[in-house]
Amino acid sequence: MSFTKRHSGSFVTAITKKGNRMKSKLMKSLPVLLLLAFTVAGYGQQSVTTAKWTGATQWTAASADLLFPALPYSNNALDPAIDPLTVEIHYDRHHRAYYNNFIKAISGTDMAKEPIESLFARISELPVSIRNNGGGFYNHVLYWENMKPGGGGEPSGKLADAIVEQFGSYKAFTEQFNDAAKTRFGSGWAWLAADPKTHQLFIASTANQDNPLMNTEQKNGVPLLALDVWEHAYYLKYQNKRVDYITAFWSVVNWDEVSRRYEAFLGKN
Ligand code: MN3
Repeated sequence: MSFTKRHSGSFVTAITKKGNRMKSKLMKSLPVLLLLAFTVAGYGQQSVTTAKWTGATQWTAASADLLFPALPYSNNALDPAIDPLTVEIHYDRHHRAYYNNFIKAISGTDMAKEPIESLFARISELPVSIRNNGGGFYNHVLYWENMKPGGGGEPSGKLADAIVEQFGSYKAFTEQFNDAAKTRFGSGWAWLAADPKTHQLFIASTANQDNPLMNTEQKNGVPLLALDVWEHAYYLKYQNKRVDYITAFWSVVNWDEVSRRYEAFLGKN
């Protein structure tokens, strides 16, 4: 009997593994096993609290109304750039935990009514749990969305023009972005962002789960492209070779989504 087919989430997998261990012990007691299996399958179903994500417009919602979005592709969709187990653990454990802890941290406070991006704009005055978990939740949504199977290549349209204007060439842009990703010591992120005051693109590197919207950053801007360089993003496949992960990232970048963010930025600023 298998009750794992309907779910690919690690939470369910973990329960399944536990179930299998119990199965060997309970081999002689089939009715108990069946009851256990149905109970676990039902519980697993309830634990999948994902919702379809409808894009960045959702960020204007009150923080308490934000939902944990479904991955826009399957766990193996980014392979071989990012292996399925890394995607599974990263999305279903790390990302989900940031979301759950963020919702818990704002629950019953005035922050619950405020959009998450406006919390980032005054993050220096808020509890560190909001900074870490709110940032962790938000940053990973951008990260998953700015990748796709069969991605890569180069941007086009207004974004491509802006990149050439700011950095000289697409190649120069990637070199500068790679430097930001490589030289981030410890855990953090590399970003392409746009400055609302000057409309200029810039590359940034942030520590931990910080992002360019946070008022703790020296330079603020609207995030367009996010690259997670925490070890949990690449260690299973690449171990200490962060550079190889960064190189592989370019083969799955979803430039349509990055362009969409840039056009939305231009529309608002
Ligand atoms: Mn991460």
